[in-house]
Amino acid sequence: MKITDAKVIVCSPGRNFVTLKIFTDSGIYGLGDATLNGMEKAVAVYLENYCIPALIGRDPRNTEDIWHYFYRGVYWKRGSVSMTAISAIDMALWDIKAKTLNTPLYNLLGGRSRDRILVYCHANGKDVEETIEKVGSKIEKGFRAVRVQSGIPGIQHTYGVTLDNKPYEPATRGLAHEEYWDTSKYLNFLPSLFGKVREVFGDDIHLLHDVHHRCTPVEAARLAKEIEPFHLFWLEDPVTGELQEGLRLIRKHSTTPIAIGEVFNSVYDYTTLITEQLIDYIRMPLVHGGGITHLLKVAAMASVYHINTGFHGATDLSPVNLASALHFNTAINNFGIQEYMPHQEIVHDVFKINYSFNDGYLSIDDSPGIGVDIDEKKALKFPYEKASLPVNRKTDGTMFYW
Ligand code: CS2
Ligand code: MG
Repeated sequence: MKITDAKVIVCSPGRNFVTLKIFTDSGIYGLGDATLNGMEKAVAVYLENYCIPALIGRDPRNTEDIWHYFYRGVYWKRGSVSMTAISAIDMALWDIKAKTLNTPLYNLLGGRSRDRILVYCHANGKDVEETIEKVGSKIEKGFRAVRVQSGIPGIQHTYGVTLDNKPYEPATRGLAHEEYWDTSKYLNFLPSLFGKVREVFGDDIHLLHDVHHRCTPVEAARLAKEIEPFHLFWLEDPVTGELQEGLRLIRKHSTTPIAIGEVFNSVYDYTTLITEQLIDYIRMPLVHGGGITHLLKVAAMASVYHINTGFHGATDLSPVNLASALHFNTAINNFGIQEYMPHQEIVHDVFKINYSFNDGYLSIDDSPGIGVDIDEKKALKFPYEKASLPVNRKTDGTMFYW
């Protein structure tokens, strides 16, 4: 079996997506998500100019060798752009492999360890009152796990809160807009938010929160300690993950579970965090973390240290990634939870999906391969539009983490 061609499909049904399509001499093709929010064209150019020419003629079933060809064979290793490209190639090759064997992808990853996948949704409001309302409406829709984000008194607009009632989409067309942040206002406010949510909804609902990289280790340790009584399912990205040993301070002060890594792109971002048990969930998704071949290794390493998966699943990761993640989550033993931000309906004009939501869980069907397809004609109707993620400054103007 040989790879005969490949193409990169960039489209924008409501938001930008990048999809790699790999063709073979058997007529079977595979899809991989190559979307990197705000940097889509960089991945597309890298795939088209450097990766695809080196793919032609290879046997698509040789996923391990091809992964290492594009990882070890590239001198300038790692980084979001090149690892997203490798992830897309890997996803597409696993799609081909499973289609060739006429079986759903999960059967190649260990078969069914569960029939349905626990997911968490997003609830956010401009203030505590509106946030409480939104959490309630998500619970009514059947969600058993809710990520809670709220506007913060004294801060004009903050991460994770939709400005209008549209689905939350952080990237805006054109250049990055600037947001402002005040950590002390945030730290003084957050425990009261979760106290109120627990008071209204009780202990059964799983609550999650995303700090979005904005505390120092000691600030994160204070926060994790103060929200400990509210038994969060996890506190996400409490600090920026570059300094892995920074998480040691949080662990010393709190039993609040920690999730990190949606911006990671290789196992080397996790080595200290996993081996020192500084975290409880790995967030690095298939689309940015080296695909199925690499995440199988990372998840296996994490399982030795009692760490579960909790893959990133925002709307800027395409349905190809989400379906691949559902196969992965179906098969591995140390599955934790899957983030689920439903894509806008317009996205499903382009991407034909094979998963459905019911009563707090997603389930995937038994179509061969990943099971998602892309309608190239429809994709042409939604041309790429440059969009940028915001940048964030402290209120004194100092550049900070968004
Ligand atoms: C967030 C994302 O879903 C999450 O946990 O961190 O919304 C993130 O901000 C976006 O994916 C960035 O593109
Ligand atoms: Mg996050």
